[in-house]
Amino acid sequence: MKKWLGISSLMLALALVASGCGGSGDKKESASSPAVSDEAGANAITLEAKNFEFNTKEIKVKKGDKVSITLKNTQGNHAVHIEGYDKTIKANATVTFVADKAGEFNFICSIYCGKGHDDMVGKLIVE
Ligand SMILES: [Cu+2]
Repeated sequence: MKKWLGISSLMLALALVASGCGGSGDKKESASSPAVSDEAGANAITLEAKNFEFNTKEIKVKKGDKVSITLKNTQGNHAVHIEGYDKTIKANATVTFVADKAGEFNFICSIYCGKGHDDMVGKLIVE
C-alpha cells in the first residue's frame, strides 16, 4: 500500500481587500466652535487643557470686550499665561479682564508639564 503524501501548498486566497472607504459622505461637519459665548456682556471662554494641548488654539475677541477665561484641566496639571496681558489662570479658576489692547497675544502653559509643554500655545486675538 502506497501512501501518496500530497503536499499541497497552501494557497492563500486573495486577501480580502476590504475597500477601505466605508464612510458615506454623511459626516456632519461639527465645526469646532470656539467656546465663546456672550454672557452678560462678557466673552466667557472655557479653556480645556490636557497633555499637551489646549482645546482652543485661538480666542478671538473685540477690543474693549470683557473677557472671562476659565481653565479646566482634563489631563495633567497646567496653567495659562497670557503674554502681553500678563494674566495667569490657574486650574479651575476664572480670570476676567478687559481686552483693551489690540493685537495677537500668545497664551501658553505656565506650568512645566512634560515633553509637550512647549507645544501648549494658543493665541488671543484682539481686534
Ligand atoms: Cu505645561
